[in-house]
Amino acid sequence: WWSQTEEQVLDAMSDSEDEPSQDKQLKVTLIGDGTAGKTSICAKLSQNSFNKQYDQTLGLDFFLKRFELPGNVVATLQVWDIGGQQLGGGMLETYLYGANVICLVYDMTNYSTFENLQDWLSTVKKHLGEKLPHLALLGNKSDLEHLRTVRREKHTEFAAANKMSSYFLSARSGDNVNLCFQRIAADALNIRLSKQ
Ligand code: G3D
Ligand code: MG
Repeated sequence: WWSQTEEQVLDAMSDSEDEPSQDKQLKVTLIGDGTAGKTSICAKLSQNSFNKQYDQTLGLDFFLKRFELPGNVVATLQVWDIGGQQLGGGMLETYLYGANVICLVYDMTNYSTFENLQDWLSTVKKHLGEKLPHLALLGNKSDLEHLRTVRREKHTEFAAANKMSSYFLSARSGDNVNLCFQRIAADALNIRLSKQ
């Protein structure tokens, strides 16, 4: 902390009665059809290992994932997996309520999981109105590129039309999983990450 200016130290001190100003909490909710890979993404993020046996019967409502971001910010993501909740499920509102980020997840080898995101998005709007949080489009199973049925342009168009940030990732190989959520956190907090 010796690199901090006196001003920054004073700022931090004056904020000390509130939450520490550099520790940001974000609620992130994953939605999308069953089999899209939501639980696997959560498992990968939390354990950094692909666990086929991971099961919502563990009873986890959410888990925490911390990222260090530029500017000495620590973002703690509270990631909610909707589990078996389907469109129109009674608990959905609880998952959506207060979310800072909603991730729409589909399986790029299964076109209907992509098509159905339109309905997921309508459901989100129904619950939250037009005042939406940050939205992210996650095309999962990039390890199965050879089986892809959702063209990249389709993905990009949908993301642009709905002002979503967009990512491809694989919960199986782990490719882009951490980076994706780190970028999502930075976006939601308006923090610029350097391109790598
Ligand atoms: P859901 O929580 O959205 O319903 P799951 O989806 O995480 O349960 O994943 C559904 C199936 O897809 C699982 O298959 C899981 O292993 C697989 N899967 C998830 N992510 C990936 C991925 O990135 N690549 C590949 N190849 N498979 C993935 P099983 O057969 O285990 O039920
Ligand atoms: Mg699941």
